[in-house]
Amino acid sequence: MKFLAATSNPGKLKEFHRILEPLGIQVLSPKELGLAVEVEETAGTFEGNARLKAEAYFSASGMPTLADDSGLCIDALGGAPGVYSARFEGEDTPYPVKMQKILDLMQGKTGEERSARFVCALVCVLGPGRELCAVESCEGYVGEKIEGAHGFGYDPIFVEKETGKSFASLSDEEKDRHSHRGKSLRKMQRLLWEELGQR
Ligand code: ITT
Repeated sequence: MKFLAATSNPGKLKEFHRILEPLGIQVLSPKELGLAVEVEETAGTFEGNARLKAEAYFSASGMPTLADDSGLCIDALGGAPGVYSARFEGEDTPYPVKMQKILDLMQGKTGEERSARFVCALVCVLGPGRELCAVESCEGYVGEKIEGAHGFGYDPIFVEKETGKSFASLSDEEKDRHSHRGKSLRKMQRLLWEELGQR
């Protein structure tokens, strides 16, 4: 099976390949298809934004399309940066600056006050009006400092609950086992098999 991965984020794309290919799902990037689609993420929810991206890329490509909208939700900040994770402090601001800003906002908070989760909503469009959705999360804390060199985005300040390590300190295999994206991609694979098995 071949899907268009409706994302311009190289970190997400790498994880799509890594997680889906062993499950028998091949993904192509918009770049590989020569597609450049601008989607305004105006829905206000992860699922709504994922649907906007999936439908726009499906219209442009005509092929089965999988989109991801995700972000870091910090309880002490009222769920921020949430759906604004990529845009927090400005879209082009380097991640070390964005992460330092979060660490500054969290100053003085300890233990449970640092609770946070990563959320990943996936929407797959198989055809007009034929859509599947999977939303999963990964619980953890905002770390005390920027730690680890793997991954992308906010990985160095998110401490995953079960391992007690920052996402950026985990191996690829460990991150995928626990992550919001790993869980939602595996759920999407099950939904796809159910859906396609029926037809
Ligand atoms: P596309 O819309 O093209 O997919 P994007 O990066 O703009 O790319 P989002 O709007 O979904 O995607 O923003 C998600 C942001 O949340 C992402 O840019 C990271 O800052 C953060 N994020 C999501 N998953 C993450 C992960 O596994 N590790 C670290 N940061 C992550």
